[in-house]
Amino acid sequence: MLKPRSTPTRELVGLDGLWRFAVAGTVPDDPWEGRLDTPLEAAVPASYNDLFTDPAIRDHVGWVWYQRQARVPRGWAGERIFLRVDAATHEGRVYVDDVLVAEHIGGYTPFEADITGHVRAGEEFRLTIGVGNELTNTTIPPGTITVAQDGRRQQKYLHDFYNYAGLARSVWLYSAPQVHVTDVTITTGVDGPAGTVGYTVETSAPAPVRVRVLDAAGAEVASGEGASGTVRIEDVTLWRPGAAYLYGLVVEVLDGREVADSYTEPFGVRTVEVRGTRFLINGEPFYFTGFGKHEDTPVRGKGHDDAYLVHDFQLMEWTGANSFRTSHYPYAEEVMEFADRHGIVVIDETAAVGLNLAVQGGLAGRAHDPTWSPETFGAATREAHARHLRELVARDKNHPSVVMWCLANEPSSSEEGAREYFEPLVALARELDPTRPLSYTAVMFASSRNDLIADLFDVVCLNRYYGWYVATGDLAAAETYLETDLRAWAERFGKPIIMGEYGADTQPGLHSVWDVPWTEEYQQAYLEMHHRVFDRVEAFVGEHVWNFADFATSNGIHRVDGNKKGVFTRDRRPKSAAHALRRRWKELGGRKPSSVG
Ligand code: BDP
Repeated sequence: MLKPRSTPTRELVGLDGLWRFAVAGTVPDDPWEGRLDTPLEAAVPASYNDLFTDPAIRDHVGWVWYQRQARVPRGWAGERIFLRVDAATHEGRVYVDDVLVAEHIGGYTPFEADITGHVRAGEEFRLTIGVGNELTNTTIPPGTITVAQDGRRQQKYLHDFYNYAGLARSVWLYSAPQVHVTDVTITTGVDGPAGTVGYTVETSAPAPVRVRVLDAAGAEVASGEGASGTVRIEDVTLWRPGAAYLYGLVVEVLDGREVADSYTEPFGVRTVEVRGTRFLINGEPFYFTGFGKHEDTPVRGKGHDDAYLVHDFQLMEWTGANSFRTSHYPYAEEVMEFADRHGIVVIDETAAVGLNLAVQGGLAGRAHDPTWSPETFGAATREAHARHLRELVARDKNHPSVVMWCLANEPSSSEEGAREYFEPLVALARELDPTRPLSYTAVMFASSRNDLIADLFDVVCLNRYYGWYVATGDLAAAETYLETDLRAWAERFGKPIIMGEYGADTQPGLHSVWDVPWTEEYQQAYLEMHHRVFDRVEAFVGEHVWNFADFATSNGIHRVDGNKKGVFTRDRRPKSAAHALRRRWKELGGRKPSSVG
């Protein structure tokens, strides 16, 4: 799905700002049929939960309503007019005046509606967006709704971050010509000093298409005719980690000699390949250093914010991070484009987090419902997962920063039924994008012996907490467990291994000379222990610390005002471990220590 852009043939109007806001039940049942009668206003983009002081809003389970007036620019007569919602978490319904124009399930991927027939150039219309936050067995991510004794509905979920909801990303109105580009797919290769650029263009109706490649200075370096083909860029400048270089593919739809539509898609020329136990970018071994992140900031919740975007990337660069994983859902498109422009490598994850009922049983091994069954996560869940995967690949396929898809976080991969659930999804991912490797992150309980799906994927990503949830405070025991575990995975699968998560909750300002969990020294010692082990394992190709920054979670006695495994606090101040990481990662510079080849 194309990102809306202003081009010579398209115009774009942002609808961010303050919208009228109400919780369902406090306004009439059909609130889109008139002006929303409410004293509340909500900021867009932002999750609504932390904006207000009323706990009934923060903990609301169900629908909320956003509404504003919008005006169609008067010059748009004769154009097609679209309304684009970058994200409605987790479900959206869009009304133009009294008419429902779009419905979408899935909180982290965009959707749009052609509203040409419902609005008029120069005139205002009433735009209402309903947003539902309910999670069930057939949503991605999943959840369960319970009813408390006093009748309150409560949302339970299996993921360790707060279930923020609302319009957390931008809303746009844009115009496009009657015959226009609807999709562009770009794949790149390297042929000696030249780059090859395969492209496929889809249009709203059959029409001649031509393409031009512009370099970063705007000079034309290649061109082609037709809706699909391959063009060559002689003396190509590659997109490299830490040294981004972007070209633009100018796609033009022709109407006789006139250009009917023009759309430019940025792209980088680079290759990605898994060979043996190496992860290669442009044919060179790449070693991932960085973090699992979250879209999470005070007040905004998951609301996208350009200031935090810039600052987070600055802090990543400061620590020597060359990459991150979009744990545990697709991030705002602005984040992906920023990574493209700044040469940061991304592992792009779906929102499939919490497909694991074994975690409820916990380490104590209590009985739990089977994860993979028609009553729990079955065919309908997998269908939702597949739809979500399609939307993610459609949105992010042209980003050079994205080097791998992560299909799920910590699914119950050692439980009967896991293979049947994942095999079709892996096949679908390979069909949607034959160019990028695939992974999932394996939970602690999934060992190299009992995991049922790792052979389907290209890279082994492990989430491990030795020294935290297991062998708490005993780093010597943890070191042995970790090394044994990693070596066993390396031996059984012969694939590259990335540590997708390792981390320790840390309260800034807490200190000790001993190995005391929660202290700053312990977080640092815990990470250093891991690094010693990583450097001894040949198949190891990357380390993503959990987490970049502290983040909000639901209430729980094991969470103190959220998850504190951040290397930075929630307001982005470094804990001691940040300095230690910086020393190691700056020295590594994206390469494995030479001692292990
Ligand atoms: C892992 C999850 C992550 C949690 C982390 C933790 O993937 O979302 O936040 O554990 O417990 O299992 O901190």
